[in-house]
Amino acid sequence: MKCTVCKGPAIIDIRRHNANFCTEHFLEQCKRQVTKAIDEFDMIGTDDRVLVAVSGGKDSLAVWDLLVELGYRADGLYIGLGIGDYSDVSGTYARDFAAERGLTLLEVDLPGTYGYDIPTGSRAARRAPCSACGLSKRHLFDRAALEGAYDVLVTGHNLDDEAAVLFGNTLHWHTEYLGRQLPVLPARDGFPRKVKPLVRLTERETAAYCVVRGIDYLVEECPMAAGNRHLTYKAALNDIEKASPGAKHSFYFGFLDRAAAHFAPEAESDRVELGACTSCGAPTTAEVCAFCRLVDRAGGALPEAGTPTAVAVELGPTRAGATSGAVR
Ligand code: Q46
Ligand code: ZN
Ligand code: ZN
Repeated sequence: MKCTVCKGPAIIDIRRHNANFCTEHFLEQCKRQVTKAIDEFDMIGTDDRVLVAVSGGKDSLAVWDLLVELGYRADGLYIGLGIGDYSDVSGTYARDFAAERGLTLLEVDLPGTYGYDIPTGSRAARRAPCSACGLSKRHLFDRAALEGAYDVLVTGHNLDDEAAVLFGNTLHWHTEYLGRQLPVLPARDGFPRKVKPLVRLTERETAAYCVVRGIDYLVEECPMAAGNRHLTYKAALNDIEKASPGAKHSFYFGFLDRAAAHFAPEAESDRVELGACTSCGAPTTAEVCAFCRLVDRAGGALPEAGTPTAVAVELGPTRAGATSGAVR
């Protein structure tokens, strides 16, 4: 197998592009795809302060690394969710990545600060674990980004993730979600801009990127994901992709080009007037926001008013310009 660009030995074939790449040209390809996504959807300005939601897995570490390589000022944000060993180990990967590169990592410790973990919270609130987890993460990411005055919040969602969510929303015709399933969600009262620069890369490619770049990431999947329908949709799309290379890409990007706008009015009408949560001040349609209700039902408590959501962690002696314990 030869590199399509230089004819040297290739390390990866990408069937949807009908191309093979050597190490050097694969890294170029990843950067080119991320740059293209950022430019095409106007995701990040050159002077923006960027906050990357980091889980310790391949996608979030790859996107953080790619943004830094492309010259963006990007800090990371890790949330300890209290999912047993999985959370303990995932935090180590995030911290080691930041420490080795002299990057700033902010952390939120959900059990330590809010008094509940995801398994307890989901049982108490009778929500599926990923629903309680997603709600908690969204609230804390938004809050940390706004408190830290970041311009944009980046997540590591890749093409497989986005195609699988689109597949699920289309199967069930969740049209109110379809109008919002975009690679960029603009900032609006109380919410930071949210972007997904990896939408042009698959998870096989982000994994290969990490291997080639020497990025250690947590391979193990979250134990609470078992039985998640999202995984079933991903598996179905992988089968389709095998038979029809490029299907995932044309499904997702075809939707963005030709269909997403049709659902925008419904998503927009969903965006009713927001008030401030009487408990934490976050924007909400109810008196008390869904996060505060979850904290309450899970037997936790909000920290004292004025307590910062995320704190920069001390990352060890190798880290340049450490701001141990400082709050950003
Ligand atoms: S961490 Fe949380 Fe994921 Fe685990 S509980 Fe579900 S949402 S699977 S990205
Ligand atoms: Zn090459
Ligand atoms: Zn609240």
